[in-house]
Amino acid sequence: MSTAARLVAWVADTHARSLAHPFVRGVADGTLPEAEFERWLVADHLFVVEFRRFLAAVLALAPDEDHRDVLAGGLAALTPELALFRRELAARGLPAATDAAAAPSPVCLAYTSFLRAAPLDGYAVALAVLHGVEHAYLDVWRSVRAEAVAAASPYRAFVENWSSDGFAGYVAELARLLGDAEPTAAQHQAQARVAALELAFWDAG
Ligand code: MP5
Repeated sequence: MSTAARLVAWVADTHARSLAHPFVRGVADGTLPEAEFERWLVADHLFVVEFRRFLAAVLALAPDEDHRDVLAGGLAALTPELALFRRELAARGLPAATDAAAAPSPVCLAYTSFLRAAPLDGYAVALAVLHGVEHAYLDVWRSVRAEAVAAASPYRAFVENWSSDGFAGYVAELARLLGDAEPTAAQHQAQARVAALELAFWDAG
């Protein structure tokens, strides 16, 4: 079993609670209250702004061109993703999370601070965090895809962003980079924190 598969299996229980979360189910069946979506939109924009800085730090630690090619692809994909966030925020008259007036929740700050600190624990931990974060979103948004498309969800641009074959291919590449060794204790701990923060983010991101 790959390192990535072992790490995903390690947090299966917590991840199952993210999959069953009312926010996620509400996106799938179209019953999510608009205000809930807007709360997430502002919070996740801040998350992605900080995530890009985290990813740049991981790229700087990468050991070779193979790793740098994969990570640079992920970095490039964040330009259109951040443009989507800015468009959707502007269309709804919501503040960008980068505005001085925006006040991120404690959970959002906890998650982004954890990300920004992860590279200090070295490349193997930072790569596990990166894969854990991306795998969580791939799996959650894939789980809502069929229903959300059938229900002509207003959120389909976001559903598409994290459930596309291109994104799945990127997550598979990250898993390949993690290799096949037994995860270290530090990677297990980091993966558990990612899963817990993902779950908390659906509640209070
Ligand atoms: C992601 C995200 C995926 N946007 N928000 C949370 C809370 N977790 C994971 O990261 P990215 O950079 O949008 O692919």
